[in-house]
Amino acid sequence: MDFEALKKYSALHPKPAGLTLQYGTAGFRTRAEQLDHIMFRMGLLAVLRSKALVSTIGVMVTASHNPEEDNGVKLVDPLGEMLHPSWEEYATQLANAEEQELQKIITEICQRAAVDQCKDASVFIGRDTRPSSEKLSQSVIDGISVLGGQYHDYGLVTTPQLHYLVCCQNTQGQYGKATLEGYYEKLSKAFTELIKQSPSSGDSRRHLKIDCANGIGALKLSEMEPYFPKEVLIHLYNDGTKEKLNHFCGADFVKVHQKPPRGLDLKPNERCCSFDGDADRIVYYYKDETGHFHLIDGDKIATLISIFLKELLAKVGQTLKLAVVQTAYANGSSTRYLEETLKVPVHCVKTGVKHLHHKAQEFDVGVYFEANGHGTTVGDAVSDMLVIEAILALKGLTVQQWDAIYTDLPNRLLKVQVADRRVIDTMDAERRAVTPPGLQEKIDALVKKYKLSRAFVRPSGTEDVVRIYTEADTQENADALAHEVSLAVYHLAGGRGAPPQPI
Ligand code: NG1
Ligand code: ZN
Repeated sequence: MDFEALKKYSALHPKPAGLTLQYGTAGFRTRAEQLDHIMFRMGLLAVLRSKALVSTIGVMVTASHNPEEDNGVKLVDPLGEMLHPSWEEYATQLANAEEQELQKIITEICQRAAVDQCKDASVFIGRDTRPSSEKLSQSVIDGISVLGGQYHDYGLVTTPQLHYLVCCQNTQGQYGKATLEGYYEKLSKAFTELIKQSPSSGDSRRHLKIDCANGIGALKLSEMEPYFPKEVLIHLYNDGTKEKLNHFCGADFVKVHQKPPRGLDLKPNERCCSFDGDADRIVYYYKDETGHFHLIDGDKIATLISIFLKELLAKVGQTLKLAVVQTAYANGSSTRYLEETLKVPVHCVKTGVKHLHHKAQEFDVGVYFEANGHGTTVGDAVSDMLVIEAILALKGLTVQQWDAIYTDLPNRLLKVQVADRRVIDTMDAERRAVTPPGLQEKIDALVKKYKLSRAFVRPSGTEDVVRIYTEADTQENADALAHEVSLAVYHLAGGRGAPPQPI
């Protein structure tokens, strides 16, 4: 390794003094101006990972649903999976090393992870549409180049597209062609085959309005449109030409605020969906005749897919093991429906698709979704949308009928600023807080005051906040409980700024 070059180039990507970042739920994420050194160093790490596994590794520059001013980076493992947890620690060490320590840390990683430095390294790079992403991906390239790695910069792609490209490359094309054309062809071919069998095919066109969060989804759906079968007509909104990324729109906004995005004119009973900023999440929704908004989140998507797969397995007389994996954010009604009505086993794991993916692999057929609409392989809003559209067509279901499978318990998701979110430690798939002392006891006491209630708190892995989730028999009660729990967090976990106000 050319450590002189490393020294020279790392000085061009200096680490801001005193900045410490963790490889979190979805890689590194913070304000874009603090990330240049992280990008350079993740370029270095991608080369080491590629040499260690003698495979192509992906680096995606995105901050997903976060505000446009943020950015982030995550590594993609050879089969298109999230970076293996054993390397997250190396990522964090490399990210936080002082410049003069870089050489030592790299040598240590090479020893601990048995990296054969003589091997070639190959890295695929992708980025979202944020104004900061292009320059940051150049810093990734600097890091790759300084360690002598080869790279292919795919430029603007959705996160799932980069995962796909990496997987194709490492399976020598078995999974598909490692091009965007290959991705469009593979998905639309599967979709066309599936929808062909639907009773209504041919006589009616399916309209779907899509809120693209002013992000990459708009660009890529436009590219894909010519590949779609004629039965499907998509209408794109929030395509990024007028407004800011994720601003009052996108899957996260719709899920958290439980209301339609700005920029999409919602007519009664029309089926609509929202992507997030890097197109790995999707939620559906519609407005009924009385103007009431109905959210169809990741839990209901998982339920629809599970119903379909269960019927399919029964039809072919297979006894394969089907299971659903959820997180603590899953609506209690969904878990109940899956277990008691559909009789499908449900497992709860920690937040983050990497945890869900890992658990799902234990079953013959594993369906997994986070309530926010992040699911399947690594989460792909496009393929999820296609499978949903196909199932609805095959089963002849309207969006209202899908929604009526079960009724969500009223719920509320809040966030509270604290001085250091790491003071909260959790157990039992994040459903109970172990520290700070007294917090869980307080939450338990508050939950007892309401019917059908549940509450938990956990530090976010993507934002500098503590998240609070509650459920109860009515929206007023879910809101009141959320407010009381947020006050408890504020007082017991070092709240910052003004105390939380009632909702
Ligand atoms: P954090 O910030 O750790 O809660 C959020 C989502 C996760 C996951 C990641 C990555 C919620 C409550 N949390 O993580 O589910 O999707 O972002 O995008 O929605
Ligand atoms: Zn995302």
